[in-house]
Amino acid sequence: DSSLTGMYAALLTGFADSGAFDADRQTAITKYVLRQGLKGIYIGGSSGESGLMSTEELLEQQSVIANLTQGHKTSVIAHVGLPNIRDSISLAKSAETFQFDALSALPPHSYPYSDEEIYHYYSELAAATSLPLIVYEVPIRTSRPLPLELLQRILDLPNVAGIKFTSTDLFKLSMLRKSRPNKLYFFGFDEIFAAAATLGCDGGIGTTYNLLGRLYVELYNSVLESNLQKTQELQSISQDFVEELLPTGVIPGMKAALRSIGVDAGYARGPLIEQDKAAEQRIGKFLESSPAR
Ligand code: NAY
Repeated sequence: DSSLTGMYAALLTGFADSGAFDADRQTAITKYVLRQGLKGIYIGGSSGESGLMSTEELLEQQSVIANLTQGHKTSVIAHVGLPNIRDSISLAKSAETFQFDALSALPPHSYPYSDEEIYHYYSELAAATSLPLIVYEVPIRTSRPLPLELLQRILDLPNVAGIKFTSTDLFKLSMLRKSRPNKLYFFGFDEIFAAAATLGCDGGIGTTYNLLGRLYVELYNSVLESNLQKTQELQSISQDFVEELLPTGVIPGMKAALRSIGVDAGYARGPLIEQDKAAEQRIGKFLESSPAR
């Protein structure tokens, strides 16, 4: 389904100062992101702090996003990978009702599941709606890289359109792509997107795209145009920004970055914390002097 190809912000979630899900802050973040010229948004994922939210909150978030994107040409991929399949399916059905463009899901991750259990989870989820499903390889979240043969079997399931590949094992990405050339490959590490794009990814999905969306669109285009110098320049701006986020952690740092430019993004939800209280000022200063924006 090549209509999904392109660059997506892994949308951040808006919380009130009390910690509750906050529709106004979600709206502020989303409106800012929708102006970046990206292909779309990837909602309810790791960057969206979905691992820290209830299913009810995620359903409410889908409805806020549906209202904001109605009549807008942006594509919406709803991440629905929760610890239990019943919640994943209820989020998936809701995404279908809102006519979002695709689903995505982490592999089940609360226990050390067997390959068969992971396969079974994806086959049940893929069959639950008619939406295309983007599966997810992300060893830093699940603590184990999935075997190539398992990923191939999952990609062969009906309704599975592709994979979000967030691993530094780029040879594995290439082998997958060579063996399943008709599937879509999205790359999930912003700071080395260019490397995966030169190997032939169909797009990227990332946290820092919330702020640097335009830069990532340009970066992907520069790879497609074989402009090596521009590719390296843009990727190095993105790397400098990711480095700037490291002291706080990426999600709290991204919220500090958005606040510093006047977006009412609030703070990350506990147990994530902004270890570095001066982050907003520090990151704001960095952004003022960076060609990033
Ligand atoms: C998501 O919502 O699932 C993602 O944001 C995936 C992409 C991010 N990777 C992870 C594991 O969260 O954007 C990246 C990442 O934050 C960035 O490369 C900084 O390291």
